[in-house]
Amino acid sequence: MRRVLGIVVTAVLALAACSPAAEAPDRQGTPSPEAPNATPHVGVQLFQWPWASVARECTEVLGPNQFAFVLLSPAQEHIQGDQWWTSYQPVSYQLESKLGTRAGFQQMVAACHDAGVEVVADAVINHMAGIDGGTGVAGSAFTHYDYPGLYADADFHHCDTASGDIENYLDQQQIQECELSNLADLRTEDAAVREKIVAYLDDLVGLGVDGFRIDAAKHMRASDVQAIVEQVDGDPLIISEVIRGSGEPVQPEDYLDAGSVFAFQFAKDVSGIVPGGAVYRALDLVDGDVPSEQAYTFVTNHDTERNRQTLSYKDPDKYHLANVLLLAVPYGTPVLYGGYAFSDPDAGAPQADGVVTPVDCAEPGAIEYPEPGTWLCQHRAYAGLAQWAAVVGDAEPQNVWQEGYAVAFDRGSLGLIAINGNSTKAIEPELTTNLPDGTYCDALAPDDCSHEVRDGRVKVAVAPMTAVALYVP
Ligand code: LM2
Ligand code: CA
Repeated sequence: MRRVLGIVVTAVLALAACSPAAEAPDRQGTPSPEAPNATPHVGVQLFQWPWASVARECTEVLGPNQFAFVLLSPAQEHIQGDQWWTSYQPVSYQLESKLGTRAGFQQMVAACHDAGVEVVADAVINHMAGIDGGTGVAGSAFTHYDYPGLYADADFHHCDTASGDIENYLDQQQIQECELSNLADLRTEDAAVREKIVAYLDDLVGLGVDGFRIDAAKHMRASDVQAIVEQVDGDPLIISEVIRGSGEPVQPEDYLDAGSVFAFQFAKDVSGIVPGGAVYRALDLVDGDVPSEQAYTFVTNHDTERNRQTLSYKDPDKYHLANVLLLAVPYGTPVLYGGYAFSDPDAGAPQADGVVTPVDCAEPGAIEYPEPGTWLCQHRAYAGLAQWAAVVGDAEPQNVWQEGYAVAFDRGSLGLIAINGNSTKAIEPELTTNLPDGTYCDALAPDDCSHEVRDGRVKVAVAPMTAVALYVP
């Protein structure tokens, strides 16, 4: 069911500036005869990024560093307001939002495709708005259960809890037919509602979108999600958002017939492992019974960085190491994250006249405690590691070395990583590796090309809470 993302980009690899170093006479410039094809593997959620900024990021950063895909924030018309979460209260399916226009969206998809980056849209299809009424950002008038020309009262669930909201997460019917935070809940079991949703998703596919995050998938029956995505044109990638709750009647595994799922348990587990220092445990992480090919792994997303269920930029060293582990282990397809600093969890991205202003990334590592509203572009710190991940592909860990709070391993014979989870002590092990003899640069510090592999051995110095990653380009 899952589409294989991305394309083979050997030509770009051959031009890679570093790793192994230009000094290495045996590997200079051109790939060696045994050089592999790299398959872009890593995605990034660019939270609340306007389309024009996404386009630029694809061209300048994501494409050249072999990112596989970008996950957008919702593109449809939404309620007015400064908060970021207005994006999750649809008012119509016009592609006019605080993030840009339909034309801008189309240009962004084209730019990303030109750069070899696929585009995954955030599809908010479980519900419409959560307020009594008003006018959307593109001028559509609505009330809670009436969206003229699109949905009327009969298209919504009206459930019988006292509040009309979900009150008991042990009751499947409530989870799927009551309201999530007062958001008008669509009757996704009805053919007429499905038709409207499919038309919206088809419109996005027509503009070149390659896949969808299914927002609040847990709040729709798995059979509804499956029926909807099966009707959509083409064969888009589907990633359902189903937050695992222990003992709950709705679980991520239920949605595997519809495609892939986000691995929330992985995010929480990796966020728990790093502070304890036992980084080697990340090698064994799996998310329930979700197979690797259907798991979209991450450290944080826009919700968990706010509810603190996972690490985030607010835990600089630990977050860094968790992101390294995310890309280092073979389980799942990793999704990095790029957002903005906040103190108020409701605060929207920097905006003017209801439109998010262009993203201006902070210098990496320049600021320890960024001002609210600073664009952090956290994913850029892992651009080199995204290339490493593209090269090692799905090769299993080999030559696993573990001592104290450090772990090192090869991934097949094309990449090695050494990770130091100790927050005070540096390490300098001499490792056995499958890497061919040569001089290598560190994918996490591209200017450091001091790493010599001789006779299958390499000595790597790793500072506290950092990692060193080497690969064959
Ligand atoms: C999601 N996935 O299932 C999104 O990832 C998450 O960010 C969304 O919540 C949620 N589901 C609905 O799509 C966010 C935000 C909420 C916010 C909603 C709707 O986390 O706080 O709720 O979007 O905008 C807000 C208010 C809430 C109010 C509701 C309705 O915070 O107090 O409920 O709007 O007006 C009365
Ligand atoms: Ca529902």
